[in-house]
Amino acid sequence: MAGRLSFTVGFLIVASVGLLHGACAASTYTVGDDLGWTVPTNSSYYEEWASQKTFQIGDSILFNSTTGNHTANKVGTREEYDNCTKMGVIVKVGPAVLKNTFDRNGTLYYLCSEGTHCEQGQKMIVKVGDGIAPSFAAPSLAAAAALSALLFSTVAIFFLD
Ligand SMILES: *[C@@H]1O[C@H](CO)[C@@H](O)[C@H](O)[C@H]1NC(C)=O
Ligand SMILES: *[C@@H]1O[C@H](CO)[C@@H](O)[C@H](O)[C@H]1NC(C)=O
Ligand SMILES: *[C@@H]1O[C@H](CO)[C@@H](O)[C@H](O)[C@H]1NC(C)=O
Ligand SMILES: *[C@@H]1O[C@H](CO)[C@@H](O)[C@H](O)[C@H]1NC(C)=O
Ligand SMILES: *[C@@H]1O[C@H](CO)[C@@H](O)[C@H](O)[C@H]1NC(C)=O
Ligand SMILES: [Cu+2]
Repeated sequence: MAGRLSFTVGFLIVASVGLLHGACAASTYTVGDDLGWTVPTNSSYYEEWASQKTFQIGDSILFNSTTGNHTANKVGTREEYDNCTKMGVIVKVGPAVLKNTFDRNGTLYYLCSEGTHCEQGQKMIVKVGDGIAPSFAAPSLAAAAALSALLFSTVAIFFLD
């Protein structure tokens, strides 16, 4: 009885590991292929490159700038991206290779903050999965707002007393 149960459990574990593995066949894409991550020949080069790919959770992109000093900044909004706003989370600096693995769906905006590289087209939009970020960030913000509203009203009541 126990033997049969553990056999069944063992089989289920093996089966689900197999399924998970199949579902997460991850790919690594070198940004810009042979060109790497540099100032491109035309300003839509990386946008075209990225739009031709289908990125899923578990996939990685590799920024290869071994021949030049480029950053990869992840900016938060489309407006910052369009403006080439030289800020955001710097995920890569200098002549190096960086691998960025996607752990959730969403739309990501990357740009190089060196000189006018971004203006010359060293930027790209990456859509992971359906491009929609999971909404757990929003509820936690809402929760924080609710909490601070609660604290605020508590303070207000305290002062009213
Ligand atoms: C940009 O350059 C790439 C590679 O040379 C080419 O495939 C693409 O058609 C060009 N796009 C435009 C808009 O010129
Ligand atoms: C980065 O690009 C250089 C020059 O093209 C190449 O020799 C090197 O193998 C690439 N590195 C990776 C990790 O792809
Ligand atoms: C983008 O640029 C416009 C025009 O210069 C400016 O009004 C706007 O505030 C900028 N937005 C961001 C997010 O930098
Ligand atoms: C790359 O550029 C940054 C920012 O301009 C600079 O601080 C750094 O020294 C440069 N690194 C190399 C290896 O050129
Ligand atoms: C991510 O996007 C894909 C569509 O490409 C969708 O099938 C999947 O359910 C999404 N995952 C999450 C966690 O929203
Ligand atoms: Cu650059």
